[in-house]
Amino acid sequence: MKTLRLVLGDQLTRNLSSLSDLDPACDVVLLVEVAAEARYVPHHKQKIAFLLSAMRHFAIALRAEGITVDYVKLDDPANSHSFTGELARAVARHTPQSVVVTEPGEWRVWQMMQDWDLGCPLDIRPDDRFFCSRDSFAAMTKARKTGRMEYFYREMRRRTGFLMRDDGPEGGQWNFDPENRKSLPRDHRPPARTRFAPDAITREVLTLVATRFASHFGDLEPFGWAVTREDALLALDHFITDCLPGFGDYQDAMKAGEDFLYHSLISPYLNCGLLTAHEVCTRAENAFQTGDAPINAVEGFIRQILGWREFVRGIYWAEMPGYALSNHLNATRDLPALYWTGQTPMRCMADCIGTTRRHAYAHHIQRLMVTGNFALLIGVAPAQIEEWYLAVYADAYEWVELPNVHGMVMHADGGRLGSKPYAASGAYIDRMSDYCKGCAFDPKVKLGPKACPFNYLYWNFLIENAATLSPNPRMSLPYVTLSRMPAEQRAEIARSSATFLAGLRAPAPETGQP
Ligand code: FAD
Ligand code: DLZ
Ligand code: SF4
Repeated sequence: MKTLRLVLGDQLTRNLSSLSDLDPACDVVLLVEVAAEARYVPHHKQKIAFLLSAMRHFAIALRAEGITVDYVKLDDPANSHSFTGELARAVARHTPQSVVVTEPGEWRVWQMMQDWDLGCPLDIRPDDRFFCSRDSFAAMTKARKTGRMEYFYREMRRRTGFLMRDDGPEGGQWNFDPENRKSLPRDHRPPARTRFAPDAITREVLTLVATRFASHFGDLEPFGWAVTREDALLALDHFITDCLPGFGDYQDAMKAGEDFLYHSLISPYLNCGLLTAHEVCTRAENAFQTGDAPINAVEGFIRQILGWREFVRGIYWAEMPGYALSNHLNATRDLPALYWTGQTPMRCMADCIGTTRRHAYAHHIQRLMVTGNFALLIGVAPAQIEEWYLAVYADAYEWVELPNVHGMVMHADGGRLGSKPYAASGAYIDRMSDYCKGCAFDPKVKLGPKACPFNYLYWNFLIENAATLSPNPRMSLPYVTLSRMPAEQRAEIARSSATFLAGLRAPAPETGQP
């Protein structure tokens, strides 16, 4: 029975559910490069190049196994440039008895699939690359096990056995986060990172992307991402050996000009399927067992994948499509142009947007406590900042981006993901980075032209959102401080904030970019 097996660009995993019963004698695997997927948000050029090159290499690997692959390239003149159009054309070409696909990562594509009328049966299979299926998360929610990430994570540790000893957590505690908040010593040099030189296929894709998506944000080169499973495994080896031991200590640190520190840089590979979450966690756990990495590093790392990554996916599928629509803090400001240009005297913002432009990457604390914190404090409309995060990172897919931005950063979900907003003043950034030393502003100054904007914007945010946030017990400390603040100081905070906000330029409305 001839089956057409559609593999999407973030499903580049050999043992994907849609390929599990593949019969090379009669089946056809379909991969399609379509402009709609590059344009539904204006993806960073490097993200498009990464994914197209990874798709082309995946097709080559399948063909090397003797599998028939129908691969539609972006510059094919007959390309209709949508999943729906290309699947319909492929069904007409191959007249299969059925079509099989693994469930997509995004609600948008899931909706698309519900409307597919192919003239033959369509089998949409669960994506079993995650530890927690959509159904299992829903069942856990019913049993009240997904209220907070920490309890979900403990349940996942028990279920999978990662870092468990005698029914309890390895090292005697579930979470070593308090040990993972060191700033980087002044002369400390993080390890040099393994990057991958583009081969002929990637170079061809880089030229294609440079031509077709010239107006999109971001630099195409230097391009250093792995685009094959073999190289992604090398990237994982490098992380486990050279970076994991220091990952815990410096997980929250930031340093100007140091784009990667001890982070793994594997999220693009995990999210497109070149690596699996199971093998990554297993490698990390082995490093602990052989004494090559300390518990605070390994637990901290596994928590991000087994905990946060699974939790945000669960929330996304449990709460969509309504999840994207809430706006708990009624934030309405247009995204300032500086998110696209990086042009700002705020050194922390300029550095985080700079690394984003150079690599389609920024690490978690840069995303959460710098660009995210700023968007929260100035009240950017959730949909606009969500689109930015979805466009600019090589690892961005809505299932993981949306809960992180809508929930964790913007608190637009009213606390489904996190119990309070991660709002912070300049003191946090000063403590965790060296950004402030070369900045035009001073993190110790609270008001006036020299003051760090995060300082007055932080209090202004609390004042403006007092009705919504002050009843939250986890916000009581800052609101007690605020209640003791003299009226004149509050008025000055409002004046400094208004002046600063009036100076922000919005992007051109027709493109959404400056
Ligand atoms: P490491 O720091 O080495 O962490 C290891 C792995 O843990 C990551 O590869 C990732 O798979 C996982 N992880 C860590 N934190 C999270 C998290 N909060 N949610 C889900 N997985 C996590 N991650 C994405 O994969 N795609 C996104 O689109 C994305 N958008 C984000 C937007 C914002 C505003 C924030 C605050 C975080 C976002 N994250 C996203 C989570 C996290 O920032 C990235 O996964 C991480 O920076 C990727 O770099 P790394 O592989 O070096 O991660
Ligand atoms: C992100 C992306 C891009 C830029 N291009 C393609 C593509 O040409 N073909 C494809 O199959 N997938 C692409 N993707 C990834 C899809 O957007 C992703 O598979 C869906 O969002 C579902 O998660
Ligand atoms: Fe950022 Fe403020 Fe520090 Fe400047 S002083 S780098 S704006 S936190």
